[in-house]
Amino acid sequence: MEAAGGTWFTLARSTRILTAPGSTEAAAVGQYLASVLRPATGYPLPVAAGPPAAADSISLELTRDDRLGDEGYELEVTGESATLRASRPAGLFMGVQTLRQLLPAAVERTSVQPGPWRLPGGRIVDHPRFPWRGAMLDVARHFFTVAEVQRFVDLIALYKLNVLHLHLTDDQGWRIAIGSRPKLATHGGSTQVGGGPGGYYTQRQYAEIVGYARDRCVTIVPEIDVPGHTNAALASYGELSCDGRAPELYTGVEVGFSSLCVDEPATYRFLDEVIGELAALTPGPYLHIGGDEVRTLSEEQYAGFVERVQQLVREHGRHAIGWQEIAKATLLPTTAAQYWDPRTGGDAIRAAVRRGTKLVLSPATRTYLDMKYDEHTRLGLDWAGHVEVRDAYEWDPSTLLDGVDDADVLGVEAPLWSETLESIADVERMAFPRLPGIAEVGWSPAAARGWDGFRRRLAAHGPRWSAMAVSYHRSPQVPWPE
Ligand code: TNX
Repeated sequence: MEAAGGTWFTLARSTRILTAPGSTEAAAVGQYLASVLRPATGYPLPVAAGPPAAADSISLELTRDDRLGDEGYELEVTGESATLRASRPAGLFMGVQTLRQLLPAAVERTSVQPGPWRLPGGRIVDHPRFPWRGAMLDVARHFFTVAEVQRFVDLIALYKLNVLHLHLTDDQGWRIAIGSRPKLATHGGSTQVGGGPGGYYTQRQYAEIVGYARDRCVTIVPEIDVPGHTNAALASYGELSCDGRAPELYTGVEVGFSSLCVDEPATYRFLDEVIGELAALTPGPYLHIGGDEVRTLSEEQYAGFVERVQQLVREHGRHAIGWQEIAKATLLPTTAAQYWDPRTGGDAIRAAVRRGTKLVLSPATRTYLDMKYDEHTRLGLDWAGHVEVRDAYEWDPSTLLDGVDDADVLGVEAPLWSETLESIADVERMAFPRLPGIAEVGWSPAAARGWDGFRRRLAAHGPRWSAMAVSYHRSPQVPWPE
């Protein structure tokens, strides 16, 4: 970044958004930018094709620039205009998020505010360290509506996260309609932790989430957690369990008690149907197969199961990813593993990395947004200890596990398990302010990061969250301005 001290570009009622001629994708990013800026500025901000750096414009230009990769951008602000340049539309989208953050916090309000709307002059060249920068939302333990998930997508996109992993199934609920097995959703989705009404997404609603996320450069990674965490499925179709009997629906919070019958051929016909329907609805490259916390199978049964399920995912044209336990199986070169449990030594995962497995890093002691901040936090769990803002921020992916460095890492992801979270306000209070810290771990090089600078930059986002009506935790580690 080079700041041009004292130079500002001030948006005016006459300002236009000009996008790369001939690119409908750049035009779509321009429309998105206009939709973000119009409510608070009250300006019309028309979007049209036009040349870069015209006076009184924000322009979005596509130019091949090898420094930037798929998601990088260059932002140049002079006294007359603001220009974003990127090789790909996703880079323009990421640059738009920076532009938003450079405007006053009041720009995030939904009603007209006084302004002035000034962008500081200078030049930024920026691109991400890792291609996978994710959050996970557990919609199984407590159900969240389409509108709530869309709200969460909007919030993660502001911090340039590009993956939303949806934990769609667990013991307490099955949240996606499967055409060939309707009871999974209608029965398996009919309750949640604590016994509330639960819910599920129709395939049309799921597609709506996928499309909404795609328009914000967020890829949905759906998870069907098998063979454990499957009580809701077993309760819906008793033939999936080894004794053939359907258990009652489950509304508690214990883990590890349920399993599909892995020696039964019908189990694989079931999974083929579920994975086939999910692949057809999911444009992204990965389907998550879970695989965590199975306590009722032998090691051979477990490994054989994972090997067959990753193969089914391949047959439907996608790559499998699973929780770190799957590293005990022989993985295909394209299957990825998600590290989460620092209580294990990590030997199995290191061995898998030596065989070429790529990792998504979600160490619970750093990235589990369902862990309490401290002993006063009302929501959340504490099996991995407390995770304060500094813990979430001050770690580096290339030194987390011996023998695992950047080339082995797809990126980072912050899971939000919802045993204790009942509303989107609860979700926000656990995600903010830790999630932006994890986003920066995934985006910025370690040498450019530091806690002292971060806590001050983070503090400036408090008023932004207030403007967006985001519930956030006012951690004592952050010097909030108000
Ligand atoms: C462990 S992380 C689980 C989840 C729980 C979570 C609560 C993982 C793969 N399994 O089933 O919700 O802890 O923090």
